[in-house]
Amino acid sequence: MTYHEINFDGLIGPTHNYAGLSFGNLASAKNKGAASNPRAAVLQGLAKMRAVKALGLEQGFLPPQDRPHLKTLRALGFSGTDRQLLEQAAKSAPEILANCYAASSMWTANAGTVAPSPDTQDGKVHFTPANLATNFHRAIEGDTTARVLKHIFASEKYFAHHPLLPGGVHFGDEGAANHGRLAQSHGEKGVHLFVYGIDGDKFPARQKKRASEAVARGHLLDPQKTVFVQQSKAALDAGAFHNDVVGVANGTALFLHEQSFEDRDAALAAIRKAAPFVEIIEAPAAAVSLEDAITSYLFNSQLLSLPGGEMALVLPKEAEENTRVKSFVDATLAKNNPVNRAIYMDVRESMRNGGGPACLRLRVVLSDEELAAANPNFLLDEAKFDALEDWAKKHYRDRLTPENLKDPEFMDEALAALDALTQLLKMGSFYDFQR
Ligand code: SUG
Repeated sequence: MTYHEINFDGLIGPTHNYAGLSFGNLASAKNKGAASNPRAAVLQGLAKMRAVKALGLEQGFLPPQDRPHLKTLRALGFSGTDRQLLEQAAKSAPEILANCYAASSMWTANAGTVAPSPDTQDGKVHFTPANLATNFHRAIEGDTTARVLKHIFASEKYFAHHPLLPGGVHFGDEGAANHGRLAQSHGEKGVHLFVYGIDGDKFPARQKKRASEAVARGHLLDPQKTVFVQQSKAALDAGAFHNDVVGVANGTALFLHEQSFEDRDAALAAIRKAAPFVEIIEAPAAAVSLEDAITSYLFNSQLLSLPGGEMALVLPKEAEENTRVKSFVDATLAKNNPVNRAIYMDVRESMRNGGGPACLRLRVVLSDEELAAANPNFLLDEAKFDALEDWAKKHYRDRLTPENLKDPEFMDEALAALDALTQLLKMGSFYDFQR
């Protein structure tokens, strides 16, 4: 049986904006209040998906969530018609409104954690949507994410869906952004690397160890093939609010910054013990500082196995523009390791919110049979790329400021875009505002 890794990117929503909502995410804070370009954002995301598909890989996507999330505003005591609700919130609680407007579900590396069927005791593909408890704008994603995943991976024969972890920040879980899988090939039994944090001196850790442990338990993983490692406080305090900002695993390769883990030697030894085949490609701090890594998002690249057996890195343009980082990438490609190609993509609209190429995708390893059981409307071909681009060009603004979020016209526009999307994708009355 053939197994594929399919990247499910987040289709960037029409309310993409810079509200500075994520404490500990330096790009989010830096761009607070700036005007965004939602149309450019969604087109950049689709162009990246096209580039990955052109490598000979399957490419999927998850739809954006409905924002403003009126259901949350109602739960917080705002009432009346949708417009009245928006007006009340805009006047008395603009911060709450901004949180309910975030297009942050685009970063599907945080949608959940996935365990492919070769790794699970019951032979099903397991999904746990992330509770994203640390930040309010993200904590309201989980329920819709769970619905999206069940919609796309509906077959109970192949797919097991777990509820979000309970307990809020006590079990703070940010999904696949703090998780990697190492395997000799996609279809062989893999080793799961879970990276958790402990609050730094400056910034909070979003992923809790006990949350990672709960996900591993629920997914029926083999404890011998599961490694839990603490992220370094230095990386967290330098702005690596998710571990995928400082490292990425794929197949036999682990590509990471030297200062990723709190106890580097013990962490690498534990990884080598569980995955003796691992090839570790590490950037020394002397060549690439944590600051370089975090501003360029070098390690937030997609590390992809190509049909011919090589691996490619899909990096943000920011990595190409930093000479130290570019030299390190060039040196990595020249060395004797599986990584042989680098593709630099413009995903600047997302980067300004602290989301690089790897944040924008959820990896799902599926067999041919499991892939055939997934909802084909969310797998891309040329016609669907064209249709989504046309849809975005019709419905998205090319300039959006935090002030615009208070305008009821804009709310109507954003929800109309999603209504049209549900028709395009034959999703029925899917979103909370349609129910
Ligand atoms: O959770 N930014 C996201 C970025 C997530 C990146 N994902 C991964 N590393 N996998 C976050 O911090 C900013 C929203 C704003 O400020 O408007 C935001 O939510």
